[in-house]
Formats: sequence, structure tokens, C-alpha cells
Amino acid sequence: MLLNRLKFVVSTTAGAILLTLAGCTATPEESTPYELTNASIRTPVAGRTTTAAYFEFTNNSSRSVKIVGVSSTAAERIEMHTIIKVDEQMRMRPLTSIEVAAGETVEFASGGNHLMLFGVQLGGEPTIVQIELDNGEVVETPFQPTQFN
Ligand SMILES: [Cu+2]
Repeated sequence: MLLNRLKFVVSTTAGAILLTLAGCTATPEESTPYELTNASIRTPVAGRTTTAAYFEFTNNSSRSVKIVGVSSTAAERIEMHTIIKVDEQMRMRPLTSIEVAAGETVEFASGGNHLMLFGVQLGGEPTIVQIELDNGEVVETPFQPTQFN
């Protein structure tokens, strides 16, 4: 009789845990509200360790966020740059942060905003890059190596 009762208690507890787990996986908030697409990194010219990388960042959340830093174990330093026209010449300028409004996409592409990587050592496979946001979240994504001429 006592054994039966114990079994009942155990199975009830197990049932409660299963329900809790099912509740967790069904929560849509579990997926990241930030999307990184078209992430690519230029294979550096032979003998050089500086290169550029590009991506698109979409903010699917209901709040504006700022990208405040970029890092990777494959580079000593990564800066965000933009290109502006000064005296009819295109010049690169560092960006300390870039804001992405709710529902918006910010593009880092050749000829505009881009990532500048210094002290690069690519392993011939996708390079993992971390995008740091002002809310403390870090979005990590593989950047595919591409040849540019
Ligand atoms: Cu640059």
C-alpha cells in the first residue's frame, strides 16, 4: 500500500516536470530576436593581415538596439567603419556604435558601413564573429570566407 502511494507521488512529479519542459519549448521568446544574414569576410591579400567583413543585421524585437562592439578569436581587433565623402574623396571613419531601430535592418556592405579586421588569421573555414549589443546580448554567427579581386 505504501509502495503504491510512493509510485503515485513519483509519477505525478515526473508528469509535472514534463509539462514544465513542454511549456518552455513552446515559448516563442526563446528564439533570438536578432538575425544576422549574408555574413562574409574577405580573404586577406597574401602577406596582409587586414581585411573587411560584411553582414546584415535585422532587429526583429520591439526595441531599438545598438551594436557596440564586434570581436572574434580570428582577429586581434575589429572596428566598425563607415565611408564618407571628404573633399571629393571617400574616406573611412570608425563608428563607436550603430543603432538598429525595431524592425529595421542595418547593412554592412562594400562601399558603405563595413567591419575592419586587424591581425587576422583565418582558418579556411567560417570565422565565428560576436556582435555585442548595448543591452548586453551577444549575437554570434559564422562569416563565410569570400574572394574579392
Ligand atoms: Cu575600413
